[in-house]
Amino acid sequence: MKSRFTWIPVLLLLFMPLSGLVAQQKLVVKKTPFRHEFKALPYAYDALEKSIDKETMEIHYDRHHRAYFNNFMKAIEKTDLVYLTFEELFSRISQLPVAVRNNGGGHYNHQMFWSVLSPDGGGEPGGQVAEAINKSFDSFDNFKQAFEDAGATRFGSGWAWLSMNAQGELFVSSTPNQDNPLMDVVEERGTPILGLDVWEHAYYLRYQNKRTSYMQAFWDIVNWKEVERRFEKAKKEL
Ligand code: MN3
Repeated sequence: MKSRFTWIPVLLLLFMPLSGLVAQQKLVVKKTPFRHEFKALPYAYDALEKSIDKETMEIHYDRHHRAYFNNFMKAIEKTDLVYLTFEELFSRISQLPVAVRNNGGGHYNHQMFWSVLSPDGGGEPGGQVAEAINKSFDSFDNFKQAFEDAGATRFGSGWAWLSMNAQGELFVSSTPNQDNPLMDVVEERGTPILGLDVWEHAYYLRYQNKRTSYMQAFWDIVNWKEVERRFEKAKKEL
């Protein structure tokens, strides 16, 4: 004789996938996609002319950076990656598609690069950044040399960085392609507070093969106020 209890496993089987679906929907409803933006340049294309020419700025921002942004959005759309911040994405980048690494890195790196440049830039940093630089490099000149060396010895395309490590100390490094110090693939991880693009597209029109001349001219447009702001933010988030 058939017991009515034989229906219980059948009912369970029917309900389990349904309850899973409900849980998943709730998870999605709770989260808000991270808002990635292609921000306007904070100055005119010709504003940095003393160090970077107008045409380079136009091509670099409006074609190279825009392409990274568009391809990054394409790479994450329709995936759960849209919910992650840059920090969350980069901390597990070794497990993600290479298009996310290249284009997500490309977007983040250029956005940070534009922000640390200014027509009113140059000179020397002040406040806590100056102290931290002196602590790690003994002097501002030694830091500049270490940073230029990092950029000059990067074979092919990449970036030079000044970053804060987990102990709150500053260090200089360089990464290939569009990698950055937030990624779990780099040797020394940290939060970048200053970055310099040393891809040829960043300097070739004016400086041709003279990467060192471009790096030296970079110091005249560094927005130390923004670097200080990034330093303080990184320190708070340690
Ligand atoms: Mn670039």
